[in-house]
Amino acid sequence: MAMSFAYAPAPESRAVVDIAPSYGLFIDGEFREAADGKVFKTVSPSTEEVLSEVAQAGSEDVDAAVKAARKAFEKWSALPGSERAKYLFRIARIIQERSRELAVLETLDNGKPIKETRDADLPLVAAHFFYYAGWADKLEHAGFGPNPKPLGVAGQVIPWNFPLLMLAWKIAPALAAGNTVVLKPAETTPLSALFFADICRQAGLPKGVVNILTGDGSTGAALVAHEGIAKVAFTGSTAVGKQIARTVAGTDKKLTLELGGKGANIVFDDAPIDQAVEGIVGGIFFNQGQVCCAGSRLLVQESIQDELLDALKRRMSTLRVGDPLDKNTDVGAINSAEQLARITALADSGTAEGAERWAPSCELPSQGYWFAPTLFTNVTQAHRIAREEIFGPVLSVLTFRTPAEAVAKANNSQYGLSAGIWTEKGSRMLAVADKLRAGIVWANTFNKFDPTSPFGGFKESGFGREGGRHGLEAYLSV
Ligand code: TAP
Repeated sequence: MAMSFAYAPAPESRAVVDIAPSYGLFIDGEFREAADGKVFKTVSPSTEEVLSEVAQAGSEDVDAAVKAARKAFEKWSALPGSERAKYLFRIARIIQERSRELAVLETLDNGKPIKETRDADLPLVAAHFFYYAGWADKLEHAGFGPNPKPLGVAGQVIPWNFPLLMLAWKIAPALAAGNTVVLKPAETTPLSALFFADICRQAGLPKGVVNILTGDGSTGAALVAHEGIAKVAFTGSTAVGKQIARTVAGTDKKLTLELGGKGANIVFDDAPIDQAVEGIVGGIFFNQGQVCCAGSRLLVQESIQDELLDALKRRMSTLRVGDPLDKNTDVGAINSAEQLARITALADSGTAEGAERWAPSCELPSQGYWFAPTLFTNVTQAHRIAREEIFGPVLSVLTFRTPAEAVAKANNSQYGLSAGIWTEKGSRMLAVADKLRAGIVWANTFNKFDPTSPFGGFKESGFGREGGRHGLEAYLSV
């Protein structure tokens, strides 16, 4: 009998992940309900389907988690680095083994394309644990002085744009340095952190070394204010970052803040156009533009503006927007209705202030939260879409004539997180990079990440560095 095969690319099966109807908080190695029994729902932004019900941690739970982490700190910090490394290596390997399940989970809870969770998020998550596992027994050789000591309990608050990757950026260096952690994932993406809790148990990590508190902003606020915390690490909006800085002021808590951005992607007239177009598209449409270091301002040299914009529009017309579980999807769902409303309002302000809006014709699904890849030309530096972080798939195009003008415009921002330079001239690359007030500068590429490379901002993009050797310093008393 002839068998029939479907040749259409099938969506990645969600059957690879088993999501329970409800989850508790992960405190002292056990899942438990919130003390006051509160829960909230997490939905899939691409379908609005309720994925699960999750415990909402209150101040009593924060206190229990911090106490568990403090108790665990005594033994964890006294372990030889080589022993801590073994746990981190084990966690990294389990992440690799479970990466398909975790990629589908992250795509369901966040809305980002499976292509990205599978090929970017998950490999980077495992790489971070491998990388910091390697540091755990070499802290004396990290150049921080003879006897670096862990700080204690780190309170870590992360956003929804890269839930598991931001968790890895926070937890891997903290544990390698001998700290214990209490981490709060974002309200709209709690699931991968809870699966990570399960991975900690699978790896045999001692109880209380990692604690996961799901909840909302009030949970985050209670955590950073708790007196048992020695270090606060936050990634998210500049507004909340400033609030946290005020809470921490006057205490001896160490603080690192990784906040917003308005990255300039600068294209000079000698740049290879096709390569630059790929970098521009990846710079702003990767993760639907919900990336702190997104190249959300395109600065193009006036003489090549028409040629570049034609090529860019052609490329944008080929982007596939839709089901994030489909392996061919380039642009997935916006993470939440609130975020979609923010993007819509800012994009509308662009039109109202006189910029010219363009988007390829694409049919958006009727369920879920969607925004078509969008381009604005005739943008001035005064427009809100040139100044404010949109955190969505919206690119604002400005022009320049000279390198000095490009630098001035790129630096004309309250933010200073990322920038990109596209040119064939090595001397220009170095000279321009040197003048940019941005923590990360990419040359002839964009949105490239590596655990060995420090990441962080200037100005209102925050302070402190994550990744690389520098990322350890935030978790050590040196
Ligand atoms: P935030 O409110 O900054 O959320 C980041 C994290 O902080 C979440 O876990 C959040 O919890 C928690 N949080 C909220 N209020 C807090 C408080 N008072 N004290 C301690 N923690 C608190 O970001 P958002 O509302 O998700 O997004 C708003 C805008 O921020 C976006 O449009 C975007 O422009 C920007 N953003 C930037 C980044 C990066 S990486 N730079 C990341 C996310 C958002 P809940 O999720 O429960 O609110």
